[in-house]
Amino acid sequence: MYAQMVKTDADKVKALQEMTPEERAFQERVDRGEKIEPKDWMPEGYRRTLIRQIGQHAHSEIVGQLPEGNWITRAPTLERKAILLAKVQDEAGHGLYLYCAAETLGVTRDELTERLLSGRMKYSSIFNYPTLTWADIGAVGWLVDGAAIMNQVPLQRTSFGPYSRAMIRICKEESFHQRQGFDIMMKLARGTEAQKRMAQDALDRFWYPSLMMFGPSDKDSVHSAQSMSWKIKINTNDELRQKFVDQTVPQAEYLGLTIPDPELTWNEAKGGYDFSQPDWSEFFEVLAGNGPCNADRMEARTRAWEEGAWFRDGLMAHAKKAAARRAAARHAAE
Ligand code: FAQ
Repeated sequence: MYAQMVKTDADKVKALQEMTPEERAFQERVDRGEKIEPKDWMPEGYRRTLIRQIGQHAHSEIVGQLPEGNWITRAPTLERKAILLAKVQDEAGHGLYLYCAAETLGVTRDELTERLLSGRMKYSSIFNYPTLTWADIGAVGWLVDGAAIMNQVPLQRTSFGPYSRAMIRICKEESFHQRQGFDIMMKLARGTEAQKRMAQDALDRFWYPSLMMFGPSDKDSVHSAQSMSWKIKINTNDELRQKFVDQTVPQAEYLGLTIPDPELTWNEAKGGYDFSQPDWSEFFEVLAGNGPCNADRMEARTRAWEEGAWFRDGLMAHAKKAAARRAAARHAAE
């Protein structure tokens, strides 16, 4: 069992009467739907949870470029290549907005990166799966961006102002990403028999890993209760997973593809689908670093960080010189 998945007393949410006056005033602000801004007082646990979640989210956007970047040079047409290039660039932008949001909580981007590279921080499990065919790029856009949007739309209402504002911008771009993925799948699903098989194979491989993106089932989720009481999270993991399945099944039907789940059935009483859970032992293995691409992803990030050191140093030296020149010009003008 993955050690961090064991729930402890520390996960218990404090009742209002157990809180200090400062904590109670903070909780009441959150309950009223007020946004918390970086200079406002906040409980240390709130700050730590945000750094963990926003940082993990930022790392996911950056690591998420790798499986797609794998296909930029092999996209089937110039148009597809230009679109994929733009999408991958968008992911870099998302990472930057999110690192900036995390920095307002008193942690630097360098520290966050070092925590990732030393294994103290995570990125989304989904990016530890390989993109073996062009259809996988369709599946990533359709399913992975689809799951990301399902999770991120409610996060636009998250209680921390900078995170909420970053999400508003990111969601606009993610919906374009999802549609480009669906468009690739549609072309393949309406193509030759071999292309249809490729699309089905990508769906078969990406379905359960996409369901895992929402995190462990609610009974195993360590942080949900506290994060929801602070409105860092708006929905539980299972609620969002259910919404994703309900949204995606009709899209698969439209494509003429089959969701790889023999248990999938419409449940009239709950107004949603009953579906099989992913293999959670696989999820915990991926989190523990044993997924198909964990080692490759970390190796790529470490190399980029090390080989980029001279460039970061150059930028800092340039910024220092420019600041000194501005200060000298101001001094001369006085
Ligand atoms: N992967 O107690 P919970 C994208 C960890 S963006 C890895 O339920 P929480 C864009 C969790 O950290 C995708 N680890 O945790 C794109 C915790 O471990 P810890 C990223 C996971 O935080 C598309 C432990 O399990 N999106 O795809 C995962 O309350 C295409 C216990 O779990 C976000 O990050 C997982 N899937 O809920 C880019 C959204 N799930 O930290 C390129 C923001 C759980 O104690 C191409 N994040 N864990 O060691 C969230 O909404 C939440 O953090 C959840 C997890 C829902 C992911």
